[in-house]
Formats: sequence, structure tokens, C-alpha cells
Amino acid sequence: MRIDILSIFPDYLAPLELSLPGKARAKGLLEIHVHDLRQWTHDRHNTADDTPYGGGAGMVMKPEPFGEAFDELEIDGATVIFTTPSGEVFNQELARELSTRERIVFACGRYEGIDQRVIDHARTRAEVREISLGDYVLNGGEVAALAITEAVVRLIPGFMGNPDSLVEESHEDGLLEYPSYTKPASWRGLDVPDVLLSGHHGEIARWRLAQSEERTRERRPDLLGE
Ligand code: 6GU
Repeated sequence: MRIDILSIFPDYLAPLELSLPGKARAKGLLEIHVHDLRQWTHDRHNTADDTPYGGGAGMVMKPEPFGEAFDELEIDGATVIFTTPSGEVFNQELARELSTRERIVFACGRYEGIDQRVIDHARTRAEVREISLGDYVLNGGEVAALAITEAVVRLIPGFMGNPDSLVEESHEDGLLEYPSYTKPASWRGLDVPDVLLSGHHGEIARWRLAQSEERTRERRPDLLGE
């Protein structure tokens, strides 16, 4: 997979150079390129935004820098993700779908958004997805691009050392994950549940499932359709 990220704040994406995606890069499974959108501006002030037609508060990101970036990055056939609070809400199912793509280009929106023609134009050349992290407002789409990248990259086949750890976790089976414990068996007067020390694998599996169900009912009844 190759991921390109277009942003006027490329420093935000610096963590992508580290740890998790770093491993996939080393294995040759992943290439990540972060680009400063302002390299495709041509005026003295590297202007990337302008006032909205029709009036209103805030600024709108100009179309031309995105257009030139799309041409230079050859987005044709790629999946272009616009991060925006008005997009579809990101979840594990969407992460799974995106993990099958060869080429993803993120266009990070700032301010009050991007000129609509950028999205309309991208649709004529690529698969376009508009994605939100959730129902709250961030200053820009950079943090969303970071979160989506991390969720997607760890699902690339061959990326995770132990694929079993992918299956059992929260949101893969529609339930929240059960509580975990490690040594010591007693700590500050708090004991690990006896069943986990019992060695009875069947009982342990039953206990964990019950814990997952209880947590999900308490914290996320929406996941149970309730
Ligand atoms: Cl993708 N962008 C912004 N600006 N705010 C958000 C978001 C994205 N997702 C949730 N809030």
C-alpha cells in the first residue's frame, strides 16, 4: 500500500514516521509520503485559502493547489479520502475495507472546508470517500488522517506479528474487549479473578465473553442494537 497525505500542517503527521507504520514500512508493505500542500501554491504568501462565495464566516481552501497536487501525485485510480466532520463516520468495518486498497491519498481539510469542486473533480479520477472521526469538531482533518492511517495500516495482511490479536479485540466481533490482567496475581490488595488462574480454558472463554457482553451493554448498548 502507498499512502500520500496532503496537508498545510505536515508536521502534524510526523508521528507516522514512527513505530507501527514504521514496522510495515520496514517489511516493504507500506510507503507513506507526507506533502505540504503549500508547495503547490505560487504567490508570495503561499495562500491556500480564500473567502467563501456567498459570504459567511471563515475561509475555504482554494481548489488550485489540490488540483496540481492531484496531477503530480497521479491520483487516477486511487482512493482519495477527504477528512471532514460532514463525512461518513469512521469505524472498524471501513478500516477493513480501506486496508484492501493499493493507493490512498488523504486530502486534509482545514478551516470551513475545501472548495466543493475539488471533491467533484477527484470523483472523476478516483474513488472518493469523505470520512469523519465522530460527532465532534476538530480544527482540521490532520488528526483524522493520522487515526485512519493507523487503524488501516495494522490490518494490512502480514503487518501484525500475531494475527490472532486482531480477531479478539474490541469492534472486530461487535463487542467491547474483556478486561485483561498480568502478573502479579495480587497488587495493592487487588486480585486477578480466580478463573483466569484456573487453567480451565473453556471457563476462561465463557467468563471473557460474559465480561465483553456486560461491558458492551453498559457502555455501548448501540452496538447491541439496543
Ligand atoms: Cl475528519 N475533521 C474535522 N475538522 N473535525 C472532525 C473530523 C474531521 N472528524 C471529527 N471531527
